[in-house]
Amino acid sequence: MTTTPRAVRRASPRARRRPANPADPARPLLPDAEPVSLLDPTGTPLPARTDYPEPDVDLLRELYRRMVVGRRFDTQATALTKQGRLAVYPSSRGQEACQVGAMLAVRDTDWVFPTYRESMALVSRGLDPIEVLTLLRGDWHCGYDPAARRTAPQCTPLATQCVHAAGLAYGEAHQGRDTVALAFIGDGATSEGDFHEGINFAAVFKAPVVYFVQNNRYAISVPLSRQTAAPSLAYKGVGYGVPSEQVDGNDPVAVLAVLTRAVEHARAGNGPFLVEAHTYRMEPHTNADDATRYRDGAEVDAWRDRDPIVRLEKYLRDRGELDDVAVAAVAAEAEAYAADVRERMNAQPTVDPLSLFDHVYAQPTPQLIEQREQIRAELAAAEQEGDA
Ligand SMILES: Cc1ncc(C[n+]2csc(CCOP(=O)(O)OP(=O)(O)O)c2C)c(N)n1
Ligand SMILES: [Mg+2]
Repeated sequence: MTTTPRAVRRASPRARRRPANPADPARPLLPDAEPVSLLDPTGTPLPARTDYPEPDVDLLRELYRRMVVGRRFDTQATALTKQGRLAVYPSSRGQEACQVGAMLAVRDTDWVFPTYRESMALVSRGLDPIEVLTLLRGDWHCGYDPAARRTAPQCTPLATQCVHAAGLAYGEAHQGRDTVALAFIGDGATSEGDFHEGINFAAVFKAPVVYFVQNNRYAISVPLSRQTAAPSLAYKGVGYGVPSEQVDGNDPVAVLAVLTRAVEHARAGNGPFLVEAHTYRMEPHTNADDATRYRDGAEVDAWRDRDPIVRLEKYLRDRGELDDVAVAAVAAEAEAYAADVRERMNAQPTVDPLSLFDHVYAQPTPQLIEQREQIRAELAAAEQEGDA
């Protein structure tokens, strides 16, 4: 007789629920059973929580402004792929509460470790949008100065930034500075070894890192159900001794409140914190992907009703903190921002091919010197031919 997994589970004494033990050391590490939410999907406030006080209203207005500008930037970047100005663009439309909320939770002196998904977060941090898009237009470098902006290059190899963040944070703490490192990571990338190695190192050595998982439910075409059997990704913290929380990632107020507390936790010397935001990728993985092949339009529509910008706008309007004039001003600012991005991205960049060799090693190897010379000679010959 074949035994179904269900039958096995029922027969196993291990699977039987034991009464909760208040002295269990794992309990304080566990996330709330439900994602933290401070606004309902219509923007109506939910009962206030003492553990997650609502951020100041000026900050919420700023959150709204940056989300609107961020979304307009995102739409513009997608349009630039169609005009051949960008090779590829991974949109974060729908994830504005996470992208912007995270940037408002950290200081300029903190370090941010983004993935390819975080262009909106970086422009929200105040980085020049053209510099942020440089890599995606096919240049060899990341466009901005990571040390000057305390922002690591956007990581394409999944989860590698988790290890970088742990090392940086450990080093900063070791030197007596109160810097926090915020590492973004996707739901799919939590299956990568680097995520586990990074969080384990940070936990053992109390490195001040906030690991911020944006669970947008897909890793390209792989749905969350094929990624993990955990009740939620936030539960991955407990195995490493890391406290964690889950939050409604389309509730901007809750995202900011939860991340603010997570950053405070890390800054106070308590080691890392893991936050999982439940959100949704409204667009395909990138402009090179066709999401209709693996997900249902009804699912996308259901998430459209949880739009984070609409939600915060409704809340602020109801409180009398936002009116038509202010909304129009923010929309005009977003248009001007996009026009500037468009104009500057349409200018052909001047790129010196030989600069490719500049930052490979402090002391270039003989092979690199030889290759550089070979290309220099080829370029010079091509130029002479063109002149002839
Ligand atoms: C180590 C590694 N393996 C595979 C890939 C290919 N890859 C790029 S993005 C991606 C999906 C990642 O999904 P997730 O972590 O959920 O982030 P999201 O794109 O949804 O924001 C994969 C498999 C990669 N970039 N790096
Ligand atoms: Mg994902």
